[in-house]
Amino acid sequence: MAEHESLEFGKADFVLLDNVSLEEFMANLKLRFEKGRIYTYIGEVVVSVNPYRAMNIYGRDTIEQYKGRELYERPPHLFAIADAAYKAMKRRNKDTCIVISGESGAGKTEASKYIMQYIAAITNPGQRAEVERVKNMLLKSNCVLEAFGNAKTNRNDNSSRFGKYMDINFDFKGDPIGGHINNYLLEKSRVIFQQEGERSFHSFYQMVKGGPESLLRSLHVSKDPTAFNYIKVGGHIKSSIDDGADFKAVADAMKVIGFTADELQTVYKVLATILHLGNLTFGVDGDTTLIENSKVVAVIGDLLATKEENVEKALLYRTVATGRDVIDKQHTAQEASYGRDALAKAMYERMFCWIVGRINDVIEVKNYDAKVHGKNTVIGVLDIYGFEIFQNNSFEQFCINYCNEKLQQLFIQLVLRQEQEEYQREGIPWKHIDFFNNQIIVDLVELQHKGIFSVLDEACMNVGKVTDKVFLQGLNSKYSVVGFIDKNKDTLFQDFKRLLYNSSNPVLKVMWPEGKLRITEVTKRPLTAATLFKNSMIALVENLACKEPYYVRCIKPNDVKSPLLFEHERCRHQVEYLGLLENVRVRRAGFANRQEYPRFLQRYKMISEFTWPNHDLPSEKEAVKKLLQGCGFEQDVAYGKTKVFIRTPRTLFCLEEQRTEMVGRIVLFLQKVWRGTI
Ligand code: AOV
Ligand code: MG
Repeated sequence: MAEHESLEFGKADFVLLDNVSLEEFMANLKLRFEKGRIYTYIGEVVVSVNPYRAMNIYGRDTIEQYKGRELYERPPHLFAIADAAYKAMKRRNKDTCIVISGESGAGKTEASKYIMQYIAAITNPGQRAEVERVKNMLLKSNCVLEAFGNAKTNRNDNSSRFGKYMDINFDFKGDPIGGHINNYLLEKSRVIFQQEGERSFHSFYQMVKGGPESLLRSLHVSKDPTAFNYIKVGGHIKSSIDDGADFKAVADAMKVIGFTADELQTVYKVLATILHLGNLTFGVDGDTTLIENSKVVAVIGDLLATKEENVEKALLYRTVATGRDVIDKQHTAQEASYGRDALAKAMYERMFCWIVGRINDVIEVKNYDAKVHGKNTVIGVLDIYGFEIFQNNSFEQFCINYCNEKLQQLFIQLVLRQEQEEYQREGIPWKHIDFFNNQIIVDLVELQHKGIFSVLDEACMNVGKVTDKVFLQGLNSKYSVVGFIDKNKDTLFQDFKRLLYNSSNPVLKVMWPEGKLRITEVTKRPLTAATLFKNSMIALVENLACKEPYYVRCIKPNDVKSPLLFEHERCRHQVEYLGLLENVRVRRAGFANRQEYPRFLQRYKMISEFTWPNHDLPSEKEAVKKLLQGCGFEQDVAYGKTKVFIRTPRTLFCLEEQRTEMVGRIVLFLQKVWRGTI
């Protein structure tokens, strides 16, 4: 517990509140926010309130203050959590993870970046070139992923529209030697449509506003974002973002990471193709569907390195196999528009995944032999899209919010439930603390056969018969289900896949390997978007659950991005649904540290005359009791069946100090023995 901070800033750890009530919790949170203390602990959990202003607390000097220190030695900070995760990984060879949660705009992405910066700053004291290279790539990857995966929403000017889990791998010295990024469901519908006040992904505006003349000319793109239907709505928006400057920063970062000139060009071509696709319109002439602005088709053909007529055909027809025959079926104008939008979304999503893959190629650990180099451990950092409710909520919000429920469930499992279960198992007197268990919500969404995702999948299998409306009748939820079924099926006509695979641009071609299949070879129905997402979430949670978790719980103080406003109701709501009060109660009633008797004795036996060098007590449990009585810590501990439980970190700290001192003395003594002076 951080006790050194003056009380004028409130309590640095909510565990120290006089009474654990919602009122006191809120009063402390508000006081600290107003005093510029944006971080507060609940034991080892960091509660963070978005300051909405630049804070002078992330510099080199601050990093130095936290490096290698114990959590309770310094005022609460993200750096302390990062350091704790790092120490656990290095000292105890544990894989750890830092889970950052909170609603949209609460400060998760910023927190994840500060954590990565901290880890980069404290590692590699030997300045090994290879490690420096890896660190640089890991840091640079953020800027690239944000350009392509973030957008301005009505909640957040730099909102993450994908989930990101990044593993950083360390060698036995504790230096980063690589990493891996997992990305989760990009909100690709944003490519073709944004709500009022929102923008498409940053990348489009960066290119249009920041791309050099020659580049834009070659792409047939003008400098005016409002010239393009897909980004027109957002093109009007004045924002604090400097797209032009960001264009250069992103291009530089991509070059550093190792994207080749051809690859970069292809990225711009894909962006431009999407912009042009958005301007295509379809009409009818008798029985024929046609493209009204055929000049645009020529431009797209050029950008995709394929023949104009191939583009036109893919836009207007789909190849269908009927028995052994293969025929070209003409789209209606409506189908053609649907196909165009699906193509734009799919091209963007593919490119995004390809970019993540290329970054992974570069940062992935190579030539690591555990036999030679020791165990390779990881710290995972999870920064996912936060809980959000808009005027209109669709499939994407459904997935995003499900994901947040899933993470809350993990928090409950790890922090609230397991903790209480362990006390019961160990026979420690314990008064059960109630908390809202959101498992029912998670089940409602993901349960086999009965869950919403299953109902949705079923609706998608019954092509034709089931519409969004029918789905809604079975669901009766608050969500606008318009488009749920389409988004879940996520159909992209095969013809487009073949079109892109057959491009003579090799970079584009590799993004579309399945285009290799001929129409008669495509048989399997692809998994639906919801099923893919559900499976990836389950895998993510399993992965996190086997690591030692550290939590950052972010709170958004107001909806107007003000550094001054602490909206009480808004904050109270978040404190409640994040279960922070229950967290304090469990923590307060509980114990900061627990160790099995033999392990504890092994570590501290030298500090007591009763246990050093050996004890003659009937059991290790008795020996530990005797040791702790002798040191005067009796009040702060409890004895379970197999483990000793220590309430406050300070006790552990004192034990460690005494141990260090005794070890020093013992070493001195032994040296004298060797030298023969005793
Ligand atoms: P999010 O990641 O939690 O939302 P961000 O991390 O993008 O939220 O934070 C939103 C904005 O709040 C940032 O762009 C900053 O302007 C400001 N901010 C956040 N943390 C800090 C900080 N520590 N210091 C100063 N300003 C900060 V979302 O991705 O939408 O769920 O999906
Ligand atoms: Mg974010």
